Amino acid sequence: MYQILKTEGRAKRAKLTTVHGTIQTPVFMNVGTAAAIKGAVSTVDLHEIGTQVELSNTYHLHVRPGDQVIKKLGGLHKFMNWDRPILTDSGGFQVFSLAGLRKIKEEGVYFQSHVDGRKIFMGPEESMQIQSNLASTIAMAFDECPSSVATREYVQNSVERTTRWLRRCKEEMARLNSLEDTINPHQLLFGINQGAIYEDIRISHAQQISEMNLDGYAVGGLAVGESHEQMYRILDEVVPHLPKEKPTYLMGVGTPANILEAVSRGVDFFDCVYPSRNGRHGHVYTNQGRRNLFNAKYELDDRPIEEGCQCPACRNYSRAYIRHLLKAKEMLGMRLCVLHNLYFYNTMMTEIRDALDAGNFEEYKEKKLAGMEENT
Ligand code: PRF
Ligand code: ZN
Repeated sequence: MYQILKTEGRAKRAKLTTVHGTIQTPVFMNVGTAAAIKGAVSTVDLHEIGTQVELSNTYHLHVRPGDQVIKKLGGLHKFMNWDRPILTDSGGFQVFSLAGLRKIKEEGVYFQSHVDGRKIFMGPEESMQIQSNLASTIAMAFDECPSSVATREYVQNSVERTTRWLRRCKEEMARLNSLEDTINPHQLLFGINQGAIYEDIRISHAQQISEMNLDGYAVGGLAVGESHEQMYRILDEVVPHLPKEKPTYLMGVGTPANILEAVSRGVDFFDCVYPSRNGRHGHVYTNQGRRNLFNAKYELDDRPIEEGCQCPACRNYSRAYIRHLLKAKEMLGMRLCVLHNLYFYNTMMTEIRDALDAGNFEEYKEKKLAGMEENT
């Protein structure tokens, strides 16, 4: 059940109650593509850094170790020892960004595994079956994310097919949730809005999927090469056409500034690889902008990454030490940077929720943005 607790302009402070516990929103989901957060971060760590929702990918887990294996072991929660909510992405997006040779047909997508080149087919029904085997809390609809340079005609046809796929997803999910041996018969299904940068296509698609009474709605197909201004404009136009009484999820976004701007526009779920990917490269987020710990100026710097930060890296280690670890290619260096970055994102979301509760989100947002440099 989704309950709005407070609003400020279009921004929503809400909570979503699930079988795996309550999600306080706005929330940043921590990305663990193959059932692991990259950077040697365990689920024990996730509890310590305040993670509410872990996100995994249907495509990766289907290819390896196989969703049947995970089902036999009791589902993804048990497999990875994570008892809070898990959202699984449907595989659509990953097939387009990772898989080799692929062919999109009405029935689904034919492609080659990026692991061993094996031929695989995935359509809406297969995606729902895999996500049901994984038994995530929230399953995402199987969609196509058209390229940011696709023609209007291509996008129009693609979006129409994504709508037909969504109907098939909904039907298949209802069937799977009613089966005897389904691990999580309460699995939720979120639909995904597409339409690239064509606002009229996006709006009519949003209106069509809004009538389908899904558990939540995502805006997909953004942060794929368009400018930040274009992304904000599309959110301005599209979010008002999605049901306000359902959660809104902006897929694969983004920087701290992107998240603050999207919260203002009514988004309450986010995910992004930035904190973990940047952390693995020694780039860390602070309230004064992003720092590169490889920089020579940190050689003798005995302060934590961010003074006052309560993350496991900052409570125990200096910039100079972490810089040394990174340069010596010690795994601990990456791990500490990823822990700090995820803590930074999770803590920013807590601050956002607190500001919304107190009715001063816009003020908080302006202050946070002013402190951080543009490129964060
Ligand atoms: N569709 C799906 N997953 C996604 C996206 C999408 O469009 C994006 C776009 N930023 C990220 N992840 N299914
Ligand atoms: Zn820290």
